[in-house]
Amino acid sequence: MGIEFPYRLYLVVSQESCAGRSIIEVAEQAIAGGVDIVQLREKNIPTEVFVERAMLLKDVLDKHNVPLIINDNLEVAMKVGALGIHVGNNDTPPTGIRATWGAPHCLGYSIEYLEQLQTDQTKASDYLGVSPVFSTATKTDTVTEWGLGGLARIRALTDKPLVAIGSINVDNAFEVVRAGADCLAVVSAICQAQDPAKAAEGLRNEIEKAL
Ligand code: TZP
Ligand code: MG
Repeated sequence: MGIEFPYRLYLVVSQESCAGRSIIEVAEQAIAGGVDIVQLREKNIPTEVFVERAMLLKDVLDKHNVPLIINDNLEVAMKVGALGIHVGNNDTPPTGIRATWGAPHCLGYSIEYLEQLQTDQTKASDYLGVSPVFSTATKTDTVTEWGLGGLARIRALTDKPLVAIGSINVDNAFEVVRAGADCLAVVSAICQAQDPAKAAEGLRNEIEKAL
């Protein structure tokens, strides 16, 4: 809906994904390596804990001028003053979020079916998640493994910024961008890396090469 989406490397993070380290530590290293937007994606924790975690993370991100997106919890997003929210196909629909929160917040929406592209939900979104490009152990309740062909198909059908997610790593980052992704989103490739800064830098280099 008109908000700029200039981001290229998107870290999706939860406490659980950080291999025993803190979210803050992983996020700061990832930013040093080239991550330029961060999503906090926590499942099955009380809202107060989610808010607390999001506030701590936002303090750090603010220092680096990196925006925070909250996964599927409007209350948390509003309370912490996040840049935006990301929702899936089975979450609160983007039109409902717009009605409550309004512009100019950033609204991301995961595409699991091609039919979603023709809907008001897509129209109401600022970027689309191509979810998943490749199947992943990090999220197993997925519908369509788009592959590079599916990503290219979506690219041909919409002008919205496309964020590719699902088993993206330094070995496939180049071809995923070439297939049409504007931005790459990762969990494990950074959160599970021994050196998150180096991992982010490697991904960022591949993205820049492919653009
Ligand atoms: N949505 C689609 S795939 C996925 C999410 C949150 C997880 C991606 O994790 P990884 O470890 O980068 O494959
Ligand atoms: Mg969801």
